[in-house]
Amino acid sequence: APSKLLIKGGTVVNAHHQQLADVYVEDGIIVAVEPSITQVGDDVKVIDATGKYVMPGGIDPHTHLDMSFMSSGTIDDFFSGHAAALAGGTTMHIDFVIPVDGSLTAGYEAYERKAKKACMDYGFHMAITKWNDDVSREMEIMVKEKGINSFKFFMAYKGALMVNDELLLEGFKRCKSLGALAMVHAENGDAVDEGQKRMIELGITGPEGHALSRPAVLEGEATARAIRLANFVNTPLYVVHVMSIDAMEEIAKARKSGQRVIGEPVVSGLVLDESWLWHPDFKTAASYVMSPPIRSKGHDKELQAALATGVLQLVGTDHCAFNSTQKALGIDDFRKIPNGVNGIEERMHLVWDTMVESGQISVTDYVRVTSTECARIFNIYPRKGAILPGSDADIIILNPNSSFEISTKSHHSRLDTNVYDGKKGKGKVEVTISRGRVVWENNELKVTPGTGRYIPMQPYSYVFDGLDKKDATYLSSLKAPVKRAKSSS
Ligand code: DUC
Ligand code: ZN
Ligand code: ZN
Ligand code: ZN
Repeated sequence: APSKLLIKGGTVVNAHHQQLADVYVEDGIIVAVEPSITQVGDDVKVIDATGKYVMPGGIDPHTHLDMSFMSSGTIDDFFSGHAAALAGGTTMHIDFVIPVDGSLTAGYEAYERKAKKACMDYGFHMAITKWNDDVSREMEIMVKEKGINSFKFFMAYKGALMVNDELLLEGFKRCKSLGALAMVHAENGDAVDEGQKRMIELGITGPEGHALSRPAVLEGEATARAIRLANFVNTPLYVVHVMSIDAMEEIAKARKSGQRVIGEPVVSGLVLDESWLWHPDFKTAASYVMSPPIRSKGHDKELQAALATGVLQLVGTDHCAFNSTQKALGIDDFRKIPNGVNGIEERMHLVWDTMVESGQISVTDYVRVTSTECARIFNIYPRKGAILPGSDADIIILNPNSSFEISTKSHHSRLDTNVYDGKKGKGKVEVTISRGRVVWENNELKVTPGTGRYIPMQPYSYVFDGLDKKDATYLSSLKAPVKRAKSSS
């Protein structure tokens, strides 16, 4: 296959600009973006993009491929997950490394092995689930040697992944000192535990009990607490999977007051509602179980509006695939249903249809929320997230006049369910290019295990610019200690 590509006649869209231009690619890198590039030589594959959008491939900031979780393992690994992603226009993702027996290094090495079959580029966040000197020391190794610049803290999953406020504070401080971004799964785990027991006592053991046991107020509380603790430590915060108005409004308030908080809605929260959890068929209902839960109708529209107005900044999926046989572990007790829904393949289409087709955001904003903002936040822009000379040739061609239809039968995930089954809409990713290789064209996928590369992420300077100044101002504002005479009364 030629390693030279010429994409002709399309509208090239970046997050801040669009133009009619051709794109020329050599050896996986974008070489030129200019009007009317003429073909030189016949070893160049030419793709006609007339009437279509040429955009940076999607970057999914939130996935769980090949993860051990809730006595199961997610069934999409770095091969099938990547196949699904590429077929849906996503060319990179950032997955969460889970430490092994508390060791970050062992966790990193395990994920390094899992990712050997990668078909597209990927990066890593890391979860911090306990605290001691080793963890603190290993965090520095991860940042300085392993290309990880973000750490996630689970405020839910009591008795498993959950951290308390003391650990949250230690972790936030450590992130700040390393120039890494602190992330939270924000739900009050103690209250969720209480809510779950309450449902079981009431005899509500089915998937609807999942939603009833962990209402939006518990997400709002934890989001507010994480935001306040991050402010107390004076470090930026990234809130993953914002599922409710309650959490979104806490983020809005913090941002309005000048605090650096980033909010990530996920596709399920933007387009679904909780009524599925009441579905009479267990298999169907259980497929919608994720945490935080999908909320009641109304939250979806408000989250869309928050994304459109910049209160929330980028869209993830939390792709975390469990088959119906795995979900059936919780047939008698919703607490045992492995949490997670799909989305890595559907995100680009559903965000286009929900946000652009509906007129809520522009095409440039679409590129921002699906790709560029993620690259910027995790410090890999403009290598990723841009159609610019020098950028990696991760490119999609989207036809706004064609349509997509999501179906369990035709999707590329290993799942035997799909929470978006039957959804149709306008806008279709017709071509996906991963570092200069055409991997999706004419509804055909050509993926090769081992072709994806690890994208290391440098610690921040810019996210933390000004924080030192703020700390200094705070310190100098503290009055000198009051000198009191020693008195004995
Ligand atoms: N929520 C899920 O639904 N799955 C994975 C982890 C999480 O927090
Ligand atoms: Zn420009
Ligand atoms: Zn989570
Ligand atoms: Zn997740």
